[in-house]
Amino acid sequence: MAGPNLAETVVDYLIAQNVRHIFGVLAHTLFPFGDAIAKRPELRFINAQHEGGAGNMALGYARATKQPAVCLVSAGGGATNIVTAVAQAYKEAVPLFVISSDIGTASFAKGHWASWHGMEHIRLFQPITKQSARLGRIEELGSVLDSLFRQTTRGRQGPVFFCIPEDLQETHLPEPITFAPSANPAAPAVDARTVTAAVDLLLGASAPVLLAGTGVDWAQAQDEVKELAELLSLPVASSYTAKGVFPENHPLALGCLGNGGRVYARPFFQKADLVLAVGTSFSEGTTLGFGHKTMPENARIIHIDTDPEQFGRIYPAELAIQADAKTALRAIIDVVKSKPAKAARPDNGRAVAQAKQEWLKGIDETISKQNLGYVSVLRALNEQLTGKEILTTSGMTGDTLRNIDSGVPIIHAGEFRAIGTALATAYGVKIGRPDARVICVTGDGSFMMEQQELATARYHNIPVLVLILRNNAYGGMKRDQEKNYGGRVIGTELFIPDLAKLAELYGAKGYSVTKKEQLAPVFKETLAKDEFVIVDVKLD
Ligand SMILES: Cc1ncc(C[n+]2csc(CCOP(=O)(O)OP(=O)(O)O)c2C)c(N)n1
Ligand SMILES: [Mg+2]
Repeated sequence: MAGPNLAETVVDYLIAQNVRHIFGVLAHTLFPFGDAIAKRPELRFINAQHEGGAGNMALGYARATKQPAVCLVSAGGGATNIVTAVAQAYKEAVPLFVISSDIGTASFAKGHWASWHGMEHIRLFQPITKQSARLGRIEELGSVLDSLFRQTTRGRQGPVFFCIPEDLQETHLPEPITFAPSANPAAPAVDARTVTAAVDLLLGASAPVLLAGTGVDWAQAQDEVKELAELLSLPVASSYTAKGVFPENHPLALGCLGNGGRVYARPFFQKADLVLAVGTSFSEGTTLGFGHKTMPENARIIHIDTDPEQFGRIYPAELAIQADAKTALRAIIDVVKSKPAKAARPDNGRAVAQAKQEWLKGIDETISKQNLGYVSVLRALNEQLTGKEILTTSGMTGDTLRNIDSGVPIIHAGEFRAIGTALATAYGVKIGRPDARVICVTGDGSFMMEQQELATARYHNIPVLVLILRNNAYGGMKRDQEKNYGGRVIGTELFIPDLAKLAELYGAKGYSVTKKEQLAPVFKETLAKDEFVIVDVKLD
């Protein structure tokens, strides 16, 4: 038959939606998809060594490009291997479109588990996706595909799962499908009275502060946050997940609030009488347990979010604005600017600078006592950064990045906190943003969970800088075992091979760092060139 088959139709559809990369692992049950992709030179298939790696690449790619990322996995083990990444996408509201094969339709009647690879895919993915669907008949494709793909970015973003039986993939459609262009609706304007109310609250407050979450990044509202902060001299903190969304070398920047934050952020929040919270969910980490350790007890809150489910979930909002961060902030800025007498604000920049200096003094003292501790390594890296590099990280290593002044958002597992993710995430970021120097900062335990993905960087030529903080352990966990369990340690000590040698085997440049004096020259050298590099730092 001359017309396209189902897999070709899906691939054409994805290309029409601007998809240029698909992350996955191939299998016989996906061959029609593989072949459809092979025929389209504008599409690049990035095969990972493990579906978890494909999922993490997709997460990084979506965060870096602000587009839904597409994954292709096979029925059974292929699908179960991507579950962690999909769960993370659901929790962290990242748009992923996951296509999986399923057993052939002729086997449906024998039950989900009867055939090779057979399992209940939909029941597994339902709780961790916005929608999960299996294609029953080819005639349903036209109504299902577009609606599923758009689910990823409608309302609260997130993953969807589309399961396609292997025999249907190469079935030819009775006639080609034309998908009606169903553009995402434009962000609605914010009601003028709501904007006025927000401005009145902001100008009437004596000590307002701004808390920026990942919603600012997704809406690309960084300029608006900066403009409003500067207009009103607002100290700005970010959530842990959004670290760097407000450039951390800005005079009004407090870094992250709460977990992974700097000690001086909290006092600014504690004495605030108004919090302008933009695109944040007031997570356990940011609030240090949902109480009033970081969030001030009696302050009013203006909460801007696209997702109305977020309003009042953790703290009651004086004013809730359901809107895209960029649209809402722009409207607020315009009204603030039109006020003849903008409230005269004390220059908070000076107070922030002073608090930061105090904090840095303490860090200097710590560094003077260390050879290679987290702080001295990350401070040395910080000194070489231009503010444009994009960092990825995972697990508790993310908390130690408080010593980095990031100029752009750091990309990591957020409040899902999965380890074994930073390396593949870095690849996704690099593929989405080839202009950026991408640096993966990972613990050795986290790295060992995904080290097979070094092959992916080599095969697909993805030049990233991998900085591994080695302590031959799940260090934070080992420390806490020793402290709380009479010095008994179990399951937290690791064998880690020579990573500079491992780097060479994968065609990367390998560096071993054992002395503080090596840090600056090694970082200078490895940041200068866009190469695939592994730096193995042996911590004290
Ligand atoms: C997928 C996953 N498994 C287990 C954990 C629990 N966990 C949190 S931190 C950690 C160890 C991290 O070790 P490493 O990356 O070496 O960092 P270090 O603490 O040594 O700095 C583990 C196992 C997790 N967060 N994610
Ligand atoms: Mg470790």
